[in-house]
Amino acid sequence: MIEQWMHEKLKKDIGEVRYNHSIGVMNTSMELAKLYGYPEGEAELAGFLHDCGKLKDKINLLKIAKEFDIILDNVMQHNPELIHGPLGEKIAIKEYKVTNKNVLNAIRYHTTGRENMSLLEKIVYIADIIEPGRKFEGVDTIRQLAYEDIDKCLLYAVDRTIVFVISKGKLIHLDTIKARNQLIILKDLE
Ligand code: DGI
Ligand code: FE
Ligand code: FE
Repeated sequence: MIEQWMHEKLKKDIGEVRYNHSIGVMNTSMELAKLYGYPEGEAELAGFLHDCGKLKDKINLLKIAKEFDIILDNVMQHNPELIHGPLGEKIAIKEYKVTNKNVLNAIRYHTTGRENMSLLEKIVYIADIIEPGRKFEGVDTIRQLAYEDIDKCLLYAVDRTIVFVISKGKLIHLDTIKARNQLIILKDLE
């Protein structure tokens, strides 16, 4: 169970809409954890806090990142929407008193993914996309895959994200590419 003060703080910091999304990600993360045999308590906390860095008052994200001693790579400098993962990890430590490294990594890498993702990182990455509040074309395919084969689902979801980012003409983060490459190599080894 997430403590009441955390619910109140998260709602205040990221706003009602994002808060409701976070509750959806929390519930879906727990469902996936149960299915794939991962401790549900960690999935609950990671899903709940995954967007805790998506601050409502982000007047100057670059400045906030600097205050939290986050070293931004050049892709993040050009795409501030990628900062809320690493920033979320720092806020989880400092303001929500999270110490569990699995949970912190799941928060940190939930937007880009990375090479060799842990089961919890995969769960949160996917839950973020398929939580009940998400409605976009193709979401049902990803939802179905999530309950069948988590790695296949992850590759499908990463591909979709990359296509989306390219369609917007934006930079692709190296961690996103590395996540995809590794999943393909893994698949080829089967
Ligand atoms: O915070 P959420 O909206 O719940 O979802 P998110 O953290 O997964 O993603 C936020 C955005 O980040 C989404 O529109 C896609 C984008 N994104 C994911 N990978 C990359 C990326 N954007 C860029 N520029 N490069 C990436 O590699
Ligand atoms: Fe996010
Ligand atoms: Fe999210």
